[in-house]
Amino acid sequence: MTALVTFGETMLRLSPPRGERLETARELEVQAGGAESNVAVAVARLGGDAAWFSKLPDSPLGRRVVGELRSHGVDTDGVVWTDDADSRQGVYYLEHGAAPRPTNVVYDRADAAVTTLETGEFDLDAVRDAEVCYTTGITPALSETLRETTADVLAAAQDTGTMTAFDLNYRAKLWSPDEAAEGYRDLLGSIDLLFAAERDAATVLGRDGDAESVARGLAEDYGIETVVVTRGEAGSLAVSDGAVFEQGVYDAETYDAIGTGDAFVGGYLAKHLDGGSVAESLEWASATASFKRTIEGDIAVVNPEDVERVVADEGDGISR
Ligand code: KDG
Repeated sequence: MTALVTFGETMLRLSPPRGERLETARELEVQAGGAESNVAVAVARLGGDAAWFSKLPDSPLGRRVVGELRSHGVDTDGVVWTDDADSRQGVYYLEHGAAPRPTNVVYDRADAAVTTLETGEFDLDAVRDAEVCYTTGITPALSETLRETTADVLAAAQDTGTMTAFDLNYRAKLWSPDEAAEGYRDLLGSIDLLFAAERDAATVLGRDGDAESVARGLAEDYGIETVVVTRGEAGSLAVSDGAVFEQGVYDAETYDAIGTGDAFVGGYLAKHLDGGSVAESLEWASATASFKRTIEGDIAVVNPEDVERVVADEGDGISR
């Protein structure tokens, strides 16, 4: 039994050296990146037991993704391999910005193998046996098939008491706010633990009050046990069974901000799986997210001692 099962797409991230542009770069650094596998890696590295499920082309590119995730301790046995000649490995290009030039993401992920992943191909017993099943709003945005699979997997998890966890993770390059709102509404009734960036809740779900009222509103409207609203530099707030918990951010020098939200979720789930309270899980979430900012790549190459040091150095981490 794996404590945490995650599922979604992992792409290869290709990025020019800092200060160079995609238009002219001669070299591209290759790394793996995907919201759900980023969370699995953070949990595995922080001592938890984590698996990632997906569908990949049986090619050097697909094997590259799996090799990188395994190197961090993630169980990839549930990956479905396809040798369909049309199946693709999703790729994204990342040009690091430097003010006033913004960081730019260019997706090349249409028709990736994972977009054809059907419920029948999924190891639902592993989901039913897990403590937590996690995915994000990126997965149902990728195809109609994945939208159905996501709903089926989350429902199967909830039916047998596996906690379902979900991050809205709105990606404007994948769907419009109206499409995303419809996609989210189909799933939110099957979620036990929701992570929502304040801006996603406002842009997509029209929830633009203060963080506590956003969290309470989502918890009540969809029957969600715990809602965590993240507010960037303003920290995070959770409403869990009606009680409110607040957490500030830890100071960090930002080297690469991509994957910070996933590191937050990874830190939270690692502590939760270790028996931590909501307050302790939020503290680990915040510390892991800050630590990630200092690291190149989508993945939080973090160890438990790193998180413990961040938490210890900064007292309770609450910025007042
Ligand atoms: O959260 C970081 C992700 O954006 C990155 O890893 C790539 O999953 C990704 C996506 O779909 O944007």
